[in-house]
Amino acid sequence: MVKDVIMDAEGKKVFLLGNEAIARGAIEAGIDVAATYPGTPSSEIADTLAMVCTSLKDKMEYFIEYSTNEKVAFEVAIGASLAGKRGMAIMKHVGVNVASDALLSFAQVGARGGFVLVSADDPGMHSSQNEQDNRWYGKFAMLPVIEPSNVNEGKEYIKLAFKISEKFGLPVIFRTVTRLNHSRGVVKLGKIPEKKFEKVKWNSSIKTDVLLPINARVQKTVLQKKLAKIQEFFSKSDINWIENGKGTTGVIASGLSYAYVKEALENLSLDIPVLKLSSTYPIPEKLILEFLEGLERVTIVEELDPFIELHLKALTDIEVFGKMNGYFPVNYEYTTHIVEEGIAKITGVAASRNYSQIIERGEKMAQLAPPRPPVLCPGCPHIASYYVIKKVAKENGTALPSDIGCYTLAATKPLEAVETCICMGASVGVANGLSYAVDGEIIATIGDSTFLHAGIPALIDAVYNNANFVLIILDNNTTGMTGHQPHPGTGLRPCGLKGRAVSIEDIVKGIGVEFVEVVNPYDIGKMEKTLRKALEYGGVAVIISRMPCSLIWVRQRRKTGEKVPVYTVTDDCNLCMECMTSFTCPAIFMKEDKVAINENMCVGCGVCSKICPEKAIKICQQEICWVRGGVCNRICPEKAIKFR
Ligand SMILES: Cc1ncc(C[n+]2csc(CCOP(=O)(O)OP(=O)(O)O)c2C)c(N)n1
Repeated sequence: MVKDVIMDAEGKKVFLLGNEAIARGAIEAGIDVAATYPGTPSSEIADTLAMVCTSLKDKMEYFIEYSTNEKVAFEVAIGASLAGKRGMAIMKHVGVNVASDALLSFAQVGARGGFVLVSADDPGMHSSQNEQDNRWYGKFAMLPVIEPSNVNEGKEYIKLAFKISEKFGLPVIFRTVTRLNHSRGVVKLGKIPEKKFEKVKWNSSIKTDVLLPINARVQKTVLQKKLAKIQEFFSKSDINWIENGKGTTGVIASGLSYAYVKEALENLSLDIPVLKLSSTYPIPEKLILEFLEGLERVTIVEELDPFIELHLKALTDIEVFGKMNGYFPVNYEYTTHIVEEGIAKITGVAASRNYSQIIERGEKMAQLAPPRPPVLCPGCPHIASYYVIKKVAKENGTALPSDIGCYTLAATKPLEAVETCICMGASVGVANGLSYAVDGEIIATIGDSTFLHAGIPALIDAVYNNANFVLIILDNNTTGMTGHQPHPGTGLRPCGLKGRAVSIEDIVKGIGVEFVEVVNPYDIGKMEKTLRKALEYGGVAVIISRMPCSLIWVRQRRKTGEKVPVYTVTDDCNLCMECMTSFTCPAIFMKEDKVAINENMCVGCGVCSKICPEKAIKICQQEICWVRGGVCNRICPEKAIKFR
């Protein structure tokens, strides 16, 4: 819990979310500047730092910002490090792709104040557009990679990462996986350092910091030397260790996979040698060779790519069991049972349970549960926007490139108005390409946060190259998908700091787009008229579809005591099903043979009443409790208040 993250009680054990533990580690390390662009599974690290900074301010001061994108976040942390402060950049795995230009060059510059890049990988793609193993970035950029294997290590190794960064003058990559970020574990609290944030005098170092070829050539060899020293260091570091055991088959496990290995070996009652690795690049060769002495075969357990496996094959000719010879799957997240079955096969012992039977039983049980596909929320303004887009596009076979955000869910039935989703900002670039290739209309959609993140350069490209498409910026005034983080368009900043909202329409106009209109998507009629006008315009036309995220909108109204109207379906309904099959709101459902609205879910947007051909959906005149939390029911001593 957040209150435990700021608890000043050295030695006390608390139960923290992996991401809270990482945030606490940064606090114990005396972080100076943290910068992020949100993305699951990393988001709660920065969100926690943002939540607690005001409470911690009198004891320990630091800055945290939600940057425009990951490259900017990375560069902000570079600035702090070059000034001698501890800087941290936090992002999900694909965010590192965005930051990689800065990453690969900064490796050659080197860190001054400690620099840690948290890369939260997502094996199994629980909430990501792809699966990638960011340990390769360590090898690619020639930077050390640290991987914690449990929640407590998540906290402890962040502190170590800062120390290593300062000791060797290099940024450190801290690689986590979803299962660690989002699981809870016992954490032993350390000391929160007392520190005021003091600004420093700038000391330039042109020979290292200006990567002109003449300097970069020198810096590349400096980097290689630093890496060789780190390799020595990792061979002796206590984050890696050998556990002795019986037999001539050993296991090397990296990061969280070590936890799976321990559980699997216990299930199998196997006592075999284990090497736990939490520094996966550069590979601690001396330690590995020491471990392999006396062994005939070794099993590698790691998520996701055969990273250690490949390095090991280059290092020795011992028999290796891993992903490359089919003992472990190449894709997706590991589980204890996957690891147990792999080790059982290699060692020739029987698995502790019949896992295929258990899985089969689980799959059968899952079929009994009602399906819960991800859907847009009741009253979500994106539903209204896409209802209109679909209606207009259906007539013409229009191309509908889109992007990443809550709105990507409009790819599903019945809206089916999102036809591409590749990476942040790609909707606009793809629309440019389609504009060359496709004979017909193009309506691209992008969220406000995504537009500011990566949509702007592509829009400049569109204006420059005389593209012809309509771009709808779905402006719900938040980064909805990742948990309502602020972005430059909101003007909000954490820690009580003042921000200045950046106007999306000013940006669009500044780029040179001449057709720019702002519409409230709840006004379905106006939205449709504007879209048709934009399509006729011929050229780059931008519509900003602006209405706050319905979750925030409803919360705000409740907070201020404003009544939230609830809609109901009257007897005029002739079951045409427009509201069920073309529009889609989770609050609308079938009750017996009638269409009904769940009053606890309805946020009062009224869009359903506007699209109903029979005008059969009206504001409910009955007095309905607008708080709808059932609190009165719980506090009534007589239990006299009941749900209708
Ligand atoms: C490079 C990258 N960074 C972060 C993410 C995580 N992410 C997915 S969608 C999204 C932004 C969503 O905000 P917005 O565009 O405003 O749409 P909304 O969800 O509010 O509708 C983010 C940050 C990602 N997928 N890729």
